Amino acid sequence: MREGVVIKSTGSWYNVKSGDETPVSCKIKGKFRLDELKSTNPVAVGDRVVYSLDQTTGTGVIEEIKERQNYIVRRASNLSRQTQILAANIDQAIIVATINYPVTTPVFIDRFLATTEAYGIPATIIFNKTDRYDHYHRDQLDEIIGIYKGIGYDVLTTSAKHDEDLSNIKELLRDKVSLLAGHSGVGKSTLINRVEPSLNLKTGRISDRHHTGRHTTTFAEMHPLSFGGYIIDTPGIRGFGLFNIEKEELAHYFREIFKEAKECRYYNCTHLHEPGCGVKEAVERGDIASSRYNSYVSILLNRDEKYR
Ligand SMILES: Nc1nc2c(ncn2[C@@H]2O[C@H](COP(=O)(O)OP(=O)(O)O)[C@@H](O)[C@H]2O)c(=O)[nH]1
Ligand SMILES: [Mg+2]
Ligand SMILES: [Zn+2]
Repeated sequence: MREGVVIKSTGSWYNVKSGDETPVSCKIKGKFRLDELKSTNPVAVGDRVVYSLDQTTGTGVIEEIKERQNYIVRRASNLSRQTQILAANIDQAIIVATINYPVTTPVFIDRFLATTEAYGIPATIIFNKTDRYDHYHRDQLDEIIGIYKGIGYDVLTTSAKHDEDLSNIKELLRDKVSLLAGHSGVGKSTLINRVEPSLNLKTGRISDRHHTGRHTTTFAEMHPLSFGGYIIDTPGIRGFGLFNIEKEELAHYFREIFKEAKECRYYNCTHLHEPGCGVKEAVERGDIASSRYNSYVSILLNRDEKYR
């Protein structure tokens, strides 16, 4: 028996990597399929597994999945109630965002942050394409950075295409399993290629939309980094996280809202229209950014569908 980590899945075959060895293609034992009926994939990228190797074919059979430290799920498809495990055993989640080209809305960022908060996974925001921002975009960027740093999130800015020095991003990634998310076109693949040129990922042409049609399932892929760690490139995060979180819980995952909620008159305050609401008072005082409050409300009322 050998141990390794699943770095790629195609649905029925899994690439398992042990140490510095070339990944081995593995199938799974039938029984895992029954174990987790609610998820469409019993084994996910990032899973640590025990497998047996068939010396003649060079392929393996996954016999056991080690207990997961955490995992992120999403809806298997837009119409489905089934979940897909996107990735397991993640050390941190990074959202690549852009002020423009394309626009990343605050609610998209906030949904991501609430999700990582719910899973207890540290999150960082990287704003990319700074080379394309005019004065107006830069002012916007400064304001947004102020908001997120104020809540306690790390924020980095970069131009994946033009920056000579990406050492701060390498430092962020070093020796960690990092999940990278963000809208199609924000520069995720470009950024990965810059820190690890040998990966040579396709950039630009391919839109996530073509990959996440109604009935197709796409899988995350985990790329080993030569300087230590792994990066998980997610094929679009529509329907990502949160959908199975109770409404009453949502405020827990907005750090600053959770803090101010202690001042609310009613213990079960939804912070929408109740009198004596500490959260709304904090928004009025400017202690909670109105963009953050608006994201909370639109996620709570399910109005953010189109931003996912
Ligand atoms: N101007 C500019 N273009 C960038 C930057 N990063 C990526 N791009 C371009 O944005 C497009 C989408 O990048 P890609 O890496 O494929 O985005 P992904 O969909 O998030 O993986 C490509 O044409 C890239 O060349 C950047 O920092 N500045
Ligand atoms: Mg890409
Ligand atoms: Zn309240």
